[in-house]
Formats: sequence, structure tokens, C-alpha cells
Amino acid sequence: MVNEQALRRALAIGEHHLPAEVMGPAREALDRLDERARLEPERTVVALIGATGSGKSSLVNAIAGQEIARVAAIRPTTSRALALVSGGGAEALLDWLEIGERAEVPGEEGLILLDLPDVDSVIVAHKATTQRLADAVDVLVWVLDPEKYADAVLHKEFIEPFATHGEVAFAVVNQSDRLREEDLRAVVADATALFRSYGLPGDVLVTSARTGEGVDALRERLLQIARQRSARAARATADVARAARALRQAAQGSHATGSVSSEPIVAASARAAGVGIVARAVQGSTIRAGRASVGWPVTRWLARFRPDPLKRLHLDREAPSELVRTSLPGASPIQESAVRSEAYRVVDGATAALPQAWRATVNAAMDERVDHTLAGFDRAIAGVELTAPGPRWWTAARWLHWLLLGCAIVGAVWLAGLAMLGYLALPEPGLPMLGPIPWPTALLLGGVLGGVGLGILAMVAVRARARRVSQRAVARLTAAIAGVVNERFTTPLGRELSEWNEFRSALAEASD
Ligand SMILES: Nc1nc2c(ncn2[C@@H]2O[C@H](COP(=O)(O)OP(=O)(O)OP(=O)(O)O)[C@@H](O)[C@H]2O)c(=O)[nH]1
Ligand SMILES: [Mg+2]
Repeated sequence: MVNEQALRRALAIGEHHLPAEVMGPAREALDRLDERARLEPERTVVALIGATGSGKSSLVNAIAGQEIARVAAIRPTTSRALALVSGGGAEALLDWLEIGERAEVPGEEGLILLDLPDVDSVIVAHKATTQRLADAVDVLVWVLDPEKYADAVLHKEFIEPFATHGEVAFAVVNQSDRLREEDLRAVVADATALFRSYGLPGDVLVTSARTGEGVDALRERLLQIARQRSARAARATADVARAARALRQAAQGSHATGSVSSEPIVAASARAAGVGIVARAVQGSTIRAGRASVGWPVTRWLARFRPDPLKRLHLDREAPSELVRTSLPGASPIQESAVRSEAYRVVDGATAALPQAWRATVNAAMDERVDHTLAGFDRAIAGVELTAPGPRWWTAARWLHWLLLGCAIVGAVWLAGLAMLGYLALPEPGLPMLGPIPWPTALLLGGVLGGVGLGILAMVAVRARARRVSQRAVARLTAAIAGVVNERFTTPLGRELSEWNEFRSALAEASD
């Protein structure tokens, strides 16, 4: 049965999110239907239900055509359920129904007729027995009598709760012989209106167990129902629909929209994960590498004495790897709680449509998810490609530096040679001139000033590049963090929401 499968689906989901007292009745209903389907599924169990003295036992006898059930003027009379069985063999079913009193009657095997205790006498056990059996049998026949046809207990506890069961229940106004024609019509009209007001079809037969009026029609109708063999399935469908509706009532909520914005969590997570620290280290490391490469050769070796900030963080690897831990300091309590509070806000907003109990389970699950998310950042960062190899102009600048330095050295050696000649009072050869400046001086000054100038210019470019590399690293790191947030938080939250939506649609399907 389609709606039964839907209810099972809903229960399988809901059991993790709703308390047992909410899920219990639906689970019990399904268990009952399973049991019933195993026991004599081809037979139809019909129970007569009504107030004491309405004539249930008398009707059972009239239908059977023999005095089997005890009928008496003392109230109440019937204290235990009695089953009228034809063709025998229904022991397991009757055991399950806990009916000890059984009578074999001639007739068609498909119908098992039950005479039940009353629902309104002072003996509480009677009502309990009837309640239990009303939940378990296939077809209900409400037996009304002309005086108590609107009895409150019968209507509130045995008719209204079965308002969804119009296909497997109908009413009989008995003792028709005690009323005049027009009074009887008024009673039937009134009873019909009452039934309709509950949403039932208002299907009312008239009988008299005393005169036999309407008894044949009632018997024929019951046999007809039994022959069709569809009452059990119809009852199951009605029970499932009722359980599904009750569950919907108990777990009220609306469709949860899947749109979960993870941006604020990613931003807080990026801070907690130390993206800023890494970005600064990337910038520092790029500048250091630049200085070592294109700084003025005379002073550039000093750069090597400065520690590489990425090395300190254990992030100075050639190839990034998620298998290695970084030495990042980890999130501060404030940063961590910022992530948590963003996560709460997101969960809170996303679960607004869910019932309170369900929400609590999602909150608890997502709480753990936040821990798991925080724990994933370090590896994600370790897996990000942070730095970039030096650009080609660095090589050109290096050559230029050596060239300038070479010029300065040539100039210096030349000048030193000239000084030595002067010192030794040897005649100085004529100096070639570059405009007003002698060549060796021009070489020395040009080489030194050019080298320092080139170093300064190159470092300006290196710094600009370091900013760009750092920005790119931030983007990559943020993407890696977002990946963790998405995998460990947003996607699971989305799954939680779709579970709720699935539960709702399964229940909607089950209540049809
Ligand atoms: N006049 C009249 N009396 C009836 C009719 N049906 C039953 N009675 C009488 O009503 C009284 C109660 O009948 P029962 O059949 O014992 O009623 P019941 O619904 O089984 O009552 P409990 O077992 O106490 O719940 C008896 O005295 C019957 O003879 C009927 O159609 N007409
Ligand atoms: Mg009786």
C-alpha cells in the first residue's frame, strides 16, 4: 500500500528527531496492521459497538439466527467480547484479538462477527476492551438506540476518532419497533446529520432485533463486505492516514527552504583559521625572496639572515600537502566562539520552520559539526599553494646588478691603479673622459649608484608583487576554508533540512 510505505518512510526519518510519545501511536498503528495482515488476511472482522442496552447482543443473535450472545434486561450484560466464526480456523487471529469467547455458527467463512461490551456503563474494563478492539478490527458498526443515539461517550471516543474511516464503518439505529414512523425518521435524520458533521458519509441503517426489521439487509451488507475482502486494506489505509495526520499535528512546521548562506561563517572561520597570519607571512616571505634575488648584491646577503616567516609556520614547502600539520597558533577562544555564534545563527534561521523537538536534534548535530569544521582548517591551509616562483624580470635584474657591480669594480680597480701610480710618483697616463667625468670615476659611481637605485626600484616592484601574491593566497585560503565549511557544515545542514522536508512530504502522502 502506497500510503503505508510513505508512513514507514516518515517514521524511519522522524524517529531520529521526534520523541517516542509523538512517534509511538503511528508506530503502533503500523505494527498492528502488520500483525493483522499476517493473520487471516482473507477474513473480515466486524465489531458491533454501542452503549449498553442498545441491542448489540440481540443484533448478533438476529444476524446469526440463533441465541448465542447473552441478552438481558440487567445493564450492562456483555462483559467480554464474543466472536461468531464460521468455518473455524481463526484461532490465531482471535488469540491476537484476545477474544476467548468464540462460537461456531453456520454461514460464510469470510465474516467474523464480534459482540463487544458497552462503552458507557460504570464498568471501566468494558470500555477498555471495546477501545482496544475498535482499533484492531476491520469494520465498525455503531449500534445506536432511539434514546441514546447521541450518547457523548460513544460519539467523542468511538465515532469522532474514526471520522476518517467512513469506508469501513457505518451506523445502525436499532429498536426501530419502539418508535413511531415519524419519530424514527427524525432520529435517523438527526443521527445522519451528526455523522455528516464529523465528515462521515452519514450511512445509517434501521433495524429491530425484536421484529427482525432490517436484519436481513444488515446481514447481507456484512456478508457483502466480507466477500469483497477489501475492508482490511481499506481499514489499513484509513488507519495510516489518521496516524499520519496526527503526526502532522504533533510535529507542525513548514517547508524548510534550502538556502543556507555560509558567507558569515566562512568569514569568521577564515579569521579563526589564521588566514590573516598566513597572508602576512606570504607577503613577508615574498619580500624576503625578492630581496635575496634582486636587492643590491652588496647588501642582499643580509636578507638571508632574516628568518622566512612561512618557514616559521611550517608552510614553506615546495609542494603543498594536506598531510602535514602547520604551526599556526590555532583559533583563539574569541575567534572560535565567533564561528560558533555565526553557525548558531545560520542553523537557527534555517530551522525556523521545524518543530521545536526536531530543531533541538538538528542543533545538537550541528554543534558537533562545528567542532569537526574547526578541526578541518589546519589541513586545508596546509594544502594551499601559497607562494609563486620569482618572475622572469628578477633574472634580468640580477644580471643587470652584476653588470653594474662589475662596472663599479672595474672603476674602483682603475682608480686604485691610478692612486698607486701617483703614490709611486710615476707619470699618469691620460684619462679617457666621459663628458666632464673621467671614465674610472664614472664607472665606479655609475656602478654603485646604479646598483643601489636598481635595488630600490626592484624592491618597490617586489613589494607590489608581494601584496598581489598575498592577496591571491588569501583568496585561495578562503576558498579552502569555504570548502571545509561547505563539506562539514553547510552540506550536512542542508541534509538535515531535506530530511525534514522529506518527512513532511512522506506524511502528506500518507495522509491522503
Ligand atoms: N424493543 C426492542 N428491544 C430490544 C431490541 N434489541 C434489544 N432489545 C432489548 O434491549 C435490551 C438490551 O439488549 P442487549 O442485546 O443485551 O443489549 P446490548 O447492547 O448487548 O447491551 P450490553 O451487553 O449491556 O452492552 C434487552 O432487553 C433486549 O431484549 C429491539 O430491537 N427492540
Ligand atoms: Mg450485550
